[in-house]
Formats: sequence, structure tokens, C-alpha cells
Amino acid sequence: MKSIFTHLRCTAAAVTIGLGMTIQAQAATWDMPTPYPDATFHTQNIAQFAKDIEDATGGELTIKLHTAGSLYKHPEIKNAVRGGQVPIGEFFISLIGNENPVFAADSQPFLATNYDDAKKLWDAQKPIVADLLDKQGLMPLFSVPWPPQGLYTRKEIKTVDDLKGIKFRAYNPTLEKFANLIGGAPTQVEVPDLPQAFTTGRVEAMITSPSTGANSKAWDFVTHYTDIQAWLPKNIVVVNKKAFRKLDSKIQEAVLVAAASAEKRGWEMSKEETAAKTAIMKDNGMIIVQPSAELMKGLQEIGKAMLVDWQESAGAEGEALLKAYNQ
Ligand code: PCA
Repeated sequence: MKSIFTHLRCTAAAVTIGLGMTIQAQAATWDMPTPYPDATFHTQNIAQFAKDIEDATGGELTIKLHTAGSLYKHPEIKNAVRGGQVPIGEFFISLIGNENPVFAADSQPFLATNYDDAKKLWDAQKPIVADLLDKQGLMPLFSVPWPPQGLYTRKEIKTVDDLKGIKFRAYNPTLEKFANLIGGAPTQVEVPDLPQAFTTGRVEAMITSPSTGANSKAWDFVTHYTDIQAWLPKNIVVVNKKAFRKLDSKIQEAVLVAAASAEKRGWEMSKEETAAKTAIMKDNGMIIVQPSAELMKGLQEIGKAMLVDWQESAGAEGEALLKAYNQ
């Protein structure tokens, strides 16, 4: 197994301090795997985060991005950071919803469907997520939501029945369950593999943001986008605690300051994406549909049943989360 040190390419810069004593200030490079392509606003936000750290530390800490699952595939990123193969990484929080339902709170259909509620949900979820990750030697740095999730299909969808039998692309266990409950057949596909999954017929429909729809040129393989605003799932950037502790305190501070700015900037970028990327899909010939009341009612009923199941499986932690959210 590769250790974290193989990823810390140290260039020793000799620094001379008083009395002619010499210490080694080591400039480090941190490899950072991320799951999504470069044009994704999350990736661009992380590139700015990396630049902020490099600027603030005068190059003493450089973060080298490995995007689109190029260093570690998305499902491996969390454990790569946990195991110390890399010191830092990004992943989709709800991807690990099977580890603990709290990680999947932001993907519960119709629980939080706008930015204000998503923020409230994150405030309620954050301390529990931080605690769970802490037990794995990880520390969250920041988390940013995707725009509200909509429905991409090859025909107009007026009711839940119209979705029966469709091969659905899923990106986490919650969406897999949702797709099953609406009568579809789900398959897990990562964003970089989306166009191929559609063109080869592995999948025929998906639920994702206008960001991912526009960036993967959804108009090449589907015709309709129905704006169901089902939930706002989040990405999270985590650091290996041991690696973080090894940093000089001034550098630790620079990382935390850059992380706080990245979270704030990321939420704003996300809000701007929604309209901008929906417009791009429209310009490329996609039919943008407002959902029928009947479709929404059907989907929301499934959401309600899923929330009851979620509460049962999430126990006391889930109860505390919902209580904080509903306050
Ligand atoms: N895009 C990512 C996660 C949610 C989103 O909007 C995806 O489709 O996998």
C-alpha cells in the first residue's frame, strides 16, 4: 500500500534563522483525487481553494488535483484518504449512505428542495457527519450542494406510471431505491461514464442537476428535462487528520481559511448554475418541462415513504438531525 509520504514530494528549502541556525522548511505537494470533470463548478471551486492555499502559504503547500476519477475512482476516494494513500479528497457524501443513513440525508427525495432548506439541513447534518468521519480519522473541510435535481427522459413524463420499466442511471443507494420504487431499473454510473452508458443503452433516464446535464451534453441522448427539484445533494472535501496535524500551524490555518471561503463561494456558484445550465440545455434543443401536479404528487408520496424508512434506519442520530432541521 502506498503511504502518504510517497505523495508528499518534499523539496527542502533551507531557511536561515538567527545565530546562523538552519532549519528545513519543507514545501509539500498534496495529491487530491476528485470524482468530477474539470468543467464542473465543484472542480473549479476546488481549483480556487488550491490556489488560495498556495498563495497564502507562499507555495509551502501545493494541492495537485486529479479530477474525474483519474487517480482513484469515485467509490475509492474516501477510503484512499482514510488509509492515508492521499491526504485529501472530494466525494459525494450520500455515496456512502449505506455506511450510515446520516450521510444520505441530503438525498432524501423532497426533504430539502431549495437552497435555504439545504443550508438548514447541512447545519443539522454537519456535526453528526463530522463526528462519524472523525472516527475514521477524517476531518471535513467544506461541503457544497449541487443544484436541485431534475428528471431527464426520452419522452414526456406526466405521471409516475410513465416511468415504469425505464432503465435509470443511479449515483447513490438512495437514488437506486427511489428508481426502484418508481418502477424503474437502476444502474450505478459515474458522471465521466454517462454519455457512454446512454449511447450503449445501459441507461435511458437519469435524475441529476442541470450542471451535470449540461456538462455531459444530455441533449445528445435524452429529449426532456422535467424540473422536479427533488433534492440538493452535496459533495464534501475531507482531509486525513494525521496528515493535517503534520502541517505547521500557520499552514493548517491557511487550509481552514481557504476551506471556509470555498464553502461560501461554492454555495453561490451552485445557485448561479441552476438557471445558467438550464438555459444551455434549452438552447441545445432540450424540452424544459414544468412537472404536472399529478407527477409531483406521486413522486412526493414515494419520498414520504422513503423518509419513514430512513428514520427507522437512522435511529437516534436521524432523530436528532431531523429535530435540528425542523427547528
Ligand atoms: N451531479 C452528480 C451528483 C449530483 C449531480 O447533480 C451526478 O450526477 O453524479
